[in-house]
Amino acid sequence: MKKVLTYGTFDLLHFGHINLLSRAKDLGDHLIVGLSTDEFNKGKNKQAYHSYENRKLILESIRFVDEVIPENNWDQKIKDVIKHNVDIFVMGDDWKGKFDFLKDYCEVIYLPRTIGISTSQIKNDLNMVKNG
Ligand code: C2G
Repeated sequence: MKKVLTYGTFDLLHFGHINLLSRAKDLGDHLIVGLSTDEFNKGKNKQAYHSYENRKLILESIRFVDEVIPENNWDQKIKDVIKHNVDIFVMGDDWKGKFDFLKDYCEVIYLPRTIGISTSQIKNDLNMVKNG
C-alpha cells in the first residue's frame, strides 16, 4: 500500500484544496492529512474560521482523505513519515523546496497550486460584500 502525506490548515475548504487532495490521493492508495491545530495556526499567523475539530470532520468526509492526524509543530514531519511508513510527501508548490529535507525519508512532490482561489481571498471578498 503506497502511503501519501500532506499538511495544511484547510480552512474554508475550497476547490484549490480539493484539487490538491485529489492529486495527492492519485499518487498512492492511502492519503494522510496532517491538519494544523488551532494552536499551531497561531504560530503560522493564521486564524482559522473553523475549529480544528470541525476542519477535521470536514476533511474526514472527503473521499480522497483516508486519515487525519494533528499538525502541532513544524518539526514533526520526519517522525510522521517514519511512524506512518509514508512513501510520498506532497505539498502545493508555494512550498517548493521548503521540505526537501524529507527526500532522505520519502519521495517529495510539489504540485502546482490552483490559481484564482485562496482562503484569504474568500475572507477578503466576503468582507467586501459585508462592507458594501
Ligand atoms: N493549495 C493549492 N491551491 C490553492 C490553495 C491551497 O494547491 N489555491 C494547497 C497548498 O499549497 C497546500 C494545501 O492546499 O499544499 C493546504 O493549503 P493551506 O491550508 O493554506 O496550508 P498551509 O497554510 O500552506 O499549511 O506544514 C505545512 C503547513 O501546515 C501548510
